[in-house]
Amino acid sequence: MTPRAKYIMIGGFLGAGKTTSVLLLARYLVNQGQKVGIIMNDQGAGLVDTALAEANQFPTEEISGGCFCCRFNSLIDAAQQLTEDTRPDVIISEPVGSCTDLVATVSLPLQQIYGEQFEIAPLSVVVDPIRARRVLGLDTGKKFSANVTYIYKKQLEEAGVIVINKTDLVSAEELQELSDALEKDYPNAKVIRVAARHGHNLPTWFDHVITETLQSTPTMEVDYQRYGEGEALLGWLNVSANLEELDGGEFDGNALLQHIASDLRSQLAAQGAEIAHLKMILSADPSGLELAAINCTRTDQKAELSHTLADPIDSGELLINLRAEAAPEALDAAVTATLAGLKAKNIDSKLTHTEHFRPGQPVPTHRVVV
Ligand SMILES: Nc1nc2c(ncn2[C@@H]2O[C@H](COP(=O)(O)OP(=O)(O)OP(=O)(O)O)[C@@H](O)[C@H]2O)c(=O)[nH]1
Ligand SMILES: [Mg+2]
Repeated sequence: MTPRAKYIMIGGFLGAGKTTSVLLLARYLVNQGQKVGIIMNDQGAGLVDTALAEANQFPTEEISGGCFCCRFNSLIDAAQQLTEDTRPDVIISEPVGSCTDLVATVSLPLQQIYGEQFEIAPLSVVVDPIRARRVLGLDTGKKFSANVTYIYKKQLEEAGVIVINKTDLVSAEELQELSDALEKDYPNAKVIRVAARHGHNLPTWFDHVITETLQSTPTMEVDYQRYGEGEALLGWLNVSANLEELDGGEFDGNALLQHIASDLRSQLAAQGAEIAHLKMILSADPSGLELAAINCTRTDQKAELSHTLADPIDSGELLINLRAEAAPEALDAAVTATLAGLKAKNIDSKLTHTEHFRPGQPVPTHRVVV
């Protein structure tokens, strides 16, 4: 009999550091001689996360146009595809950051229906400590509306492991206070502190999900109307565009991404819209291996480059994924204005893909109640 593949799902709210962690876990496993496959998921198409996973040359499948729970059969197809292509020992998947109830609608159905093929790890839920402190009322600062916060807290409630990421962003006292509050409010979860980007304490978390399996606990109650209303408060935008220097000269792609992020951020700040995650990639070549990437995970946070281009470029492919608590039309208007403004920098932009919408009401394919 073929050995079962381990299925590890890394959830958590938008911008918490899921993709960063998925890629590091994949590298950690590969370094141990394991074969991995990655499944990325999003409500729209044209994903920065998939581009990053492919740039890291991991076998990757993408499920777009709906979440795992609502597209359970596509998740199975993606897992089978990875199995056919590379027979991975471990499948790592990243659900949409506005999704919850993943244990009942994804982990348990996988365990019950496909238990011969997959061994399911405990669900990890990654949090950004600044965002989590605001949600738990430990700090002031711009927050999401009550129904978005409802989703955030439901994510924590079903976690097997709560991973406080980005520990470099808060003081030791703030971190301890957050960790204590999470342990008190969510006693079923193991709380682990990491700084994924800095590789800090990752083996504690990774070894836990590699070795442990999902424990059976009573199913969390979810008010699907509230959940749907919370998701519908978020605006989603995915845009791809070709950028070209008008006189055939070259431009600094890293500086340009910083300019675009700062322009978008100030437009959204002026409207009081809270950014959940603005992520962009500028690829210099069709292979997508040479790229610059930038992220901003709060309206009051300056965007940061996580990958940079080594040299100036004359043209490139820009991918924008923006999720914020705002009307999708407002996100579209902001992006349209920012791209039009690039003319002043002598850069022409031609849209190749554009979509903006609110996520639809979640309707899971399966829901296993314990
Ligand atoms: N300061 C700091 N930033 C981090 C750390 N880990 C990840 N980040 C940054 O957090 C931002 C968001 O990271 P992602 O991994 O894209 O987050 P995500 O959860 O996949 O986001 P979505 O897919 O949009 O839900 C990026 O700028 C990362 O570089 C960390 O340990 N410290
Ligand atoms: Mg991601």
